[in-house]
Amino acid sequence: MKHWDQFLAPYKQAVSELKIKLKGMRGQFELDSSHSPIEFVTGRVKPIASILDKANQKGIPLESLEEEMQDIAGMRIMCQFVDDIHTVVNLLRNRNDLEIVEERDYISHKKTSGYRSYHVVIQYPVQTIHGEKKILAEIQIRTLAMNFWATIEHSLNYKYKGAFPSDIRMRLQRASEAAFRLDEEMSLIRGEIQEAQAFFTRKKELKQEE
Ligand code: 0O2
Repeated sequence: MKHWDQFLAPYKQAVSELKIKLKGMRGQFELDSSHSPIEFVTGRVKPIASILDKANQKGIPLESLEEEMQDIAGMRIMCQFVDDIHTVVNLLRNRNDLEIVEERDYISHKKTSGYRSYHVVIQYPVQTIHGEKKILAEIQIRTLAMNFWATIEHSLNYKYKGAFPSDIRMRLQRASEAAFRLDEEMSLIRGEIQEAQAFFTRKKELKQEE
């Protein structure tokens, strides 16, 4: 157990630091009174049981976890609109505290399950008492609609262990298409939505100043 604690410590540190940094980006947009492409951020270290399961499924030897398992540290950035995802990816590309090593675009190329999301794999330097340690982390960037679908599908996947009954599989496909259309519809009235959100933010600020 001590071995796992030691192994996971830099991943835990990375997730804590990245949460602060990515949430900080949202705060900076708020200070600028401009639309934040980031709605909210979550992060987690993969549980040991899931690391072992995935290593087993993918034939990754435990000695190679650091190099071959890219999502032991996982971040999720949720956006309101599909265009925001590209803004966030560009913001990440311009940072000099992390290095992007791979991008996987499951938005232009959705998975057969119906899954859509943009994945960015980064190398992130963690400062430890033994010096710098670079670890891999995966940042998943998605809209609220994509996140809703993925969260539900993930729970059902857990229940059925991937072997969905055909009616559930069909409904998940239809739900994925509905989420896609929802994102499209919201993009079309993006201007209206942002105007209303700016109005309510300003109203809240004025109330706080009173
Ligand atoms: P968790 O932490 O429980 O979410 P693979 O596992 O082969 O599909 P790989 O190479 O690990 O893929 O990379 P990929 O596909 O970029 O990232 C895997 C992660 O993306 C998964 O992590 C999920 O978080 C998410 N994901 C990928 N495909 C799907 C999908 O069809 N449905 C849902 N709900 N999520 C998906 P894990 O390992 O499943 O773990």
